[in-house]
Amino acid sequence: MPQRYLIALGSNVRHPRHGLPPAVLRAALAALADEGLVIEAASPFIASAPIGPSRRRYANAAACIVTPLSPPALLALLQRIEARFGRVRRGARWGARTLDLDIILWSGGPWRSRALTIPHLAFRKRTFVLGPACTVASGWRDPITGCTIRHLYARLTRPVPAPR
Ligand code: A4P
Ligand code: MG
Repeated sequence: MPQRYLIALGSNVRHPRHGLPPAVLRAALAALADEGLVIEAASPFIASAPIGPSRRRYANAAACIVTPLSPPALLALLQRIEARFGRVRRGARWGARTLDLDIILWSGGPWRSRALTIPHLAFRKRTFVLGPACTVASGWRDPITGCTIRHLYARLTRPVPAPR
């Protein structure tokens, strides 16, 4: 049965052939399409300041894709594509990477296994995920909080009212 997925893309290292991070994301979307995934919508690419130890700026984007693959099968495919783009897992979390592909939501609700948690555990706190996601999936509801992507993004970016 076809499923819909919200995928987050990130890159902060240039690729020897594709070039700078935005070009890496463009090539990654092409690679997803080559693998037979239907890309329903892809967000504009944004530049974002790094969260974590890496000092290079990221290019980030989000895409809605449709595929019959199960979550573990899609994760395996995304990891194959990351590896093909030269991502080296050195054991360091949040290090610089040529390409990072995360599953944020899927149409099947919550999923939890040893290797995979959907919704992605950190996405509600990340403007670099929610901003692009707003442009492709603003009405999609997080099955845990019941909030839409638009609402989660507004909650994160709304100025905090001054105390009276
Ligand atoms: N995993 C579990 N759930 C998921 C999921 N929903 N989607 C597991 C993808 N993977 C999931 O991820 C480690 C393991 O998480 C995977 O093997 C998979 O089984 P990883 O991508 O290999 O490792 P990582 O990326 O170094 O760690 P982590 O915690 O995934 O980091 P994030 O959350 O991907 O954050 N700043 C900006 N501005 N923009 C960014 O894109 N990205 C990161 C990385 C840090 N700072 C950033 C950005
Ligand atoms: Mg990741």
